[in-house]
Amino acid sequence: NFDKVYHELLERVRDTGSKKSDRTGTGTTSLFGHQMRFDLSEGFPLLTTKKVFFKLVATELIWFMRGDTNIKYLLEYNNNIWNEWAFKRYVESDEYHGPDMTDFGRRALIDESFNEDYKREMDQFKQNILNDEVFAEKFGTLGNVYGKQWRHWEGPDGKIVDQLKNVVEAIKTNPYSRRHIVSAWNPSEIETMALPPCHSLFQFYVSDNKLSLQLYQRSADIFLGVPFNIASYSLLLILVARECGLEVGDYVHTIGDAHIYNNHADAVETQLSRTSFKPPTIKINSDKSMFDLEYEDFEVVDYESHGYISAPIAV
Ligand code: UFP
Repeated sequence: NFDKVYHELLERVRDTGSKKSDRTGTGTTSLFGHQMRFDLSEGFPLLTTKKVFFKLVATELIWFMRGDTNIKYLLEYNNNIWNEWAFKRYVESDEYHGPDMTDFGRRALIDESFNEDYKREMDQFKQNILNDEVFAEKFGTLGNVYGKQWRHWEGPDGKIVDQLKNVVEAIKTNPYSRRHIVSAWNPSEIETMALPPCHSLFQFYVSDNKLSLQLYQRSADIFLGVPFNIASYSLLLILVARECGLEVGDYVHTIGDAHIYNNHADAVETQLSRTSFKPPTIKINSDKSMFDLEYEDFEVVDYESHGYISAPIAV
């Protein structure tokens, strides 16, 4: 039961974690080191004890796989998950002349009149990204985040390494290799990223004609981020297995700093009180290579879930 594996993580962090202050000033309960395993032959681990929006997962993954790092593509699919990070860069730039947006994430939660200003500025920001190419070029980009590292890792001599294509090729030609790794953690470019990669590195593994994938996530917002991250890497595993003509094996999710933000405590209890449904499956209605798939090619079959639970994101 996929939900149970996730609920055990929530409970373990809640019950055994330590109080820890964090970069965002929100405060967390945290522990170090946890591993979950999902056998994808049993279905697709889109959690059912709260609604997880597959469209957001799939469009973000396609965006990574395209090597794109500009939120414009995401906004075209009405995917707003990266907005805060781009917005933060914009309001800290010389070209922003609106009301002071320092610490907007936290202030929007506690100050009603500030929240009005924030929503207006954010809306305007999104419109500008969608409608003004020059603006989008400049402020839609998140720097050298996942897409850049997966597809265009730049070596010291300027040579570009396409890690994702390379790993797919290596799985096809040398399946039993122990070097099937893609790293988003590029130490020399961390400073040029809007957010240092949370899912830092992943590795593929082949045995018995099955493909498995393990992710190392250095930092995990258990309530908001992880349900998403589970679905995203499980989908990647499905796509690479399909590309390489292999069956799906296990998705293994390893976490470094596993934390629940203090302001997610009630939301966590709500979710834990719910019972799970059977997991859905994924259908891909196309013969195209994984590198050419569009969101419209994906279909989630038989997804039954409890309702969405909202919680504030720590930026
Ligand atoms: N975070 C996730 N998953 C993601 C993502 C971010 O859990 O895919 F992009 C959370 C983890 C942490 C915060 O709470 O975002 C990043 O902050 P820091 O860089 O300080 O770890």
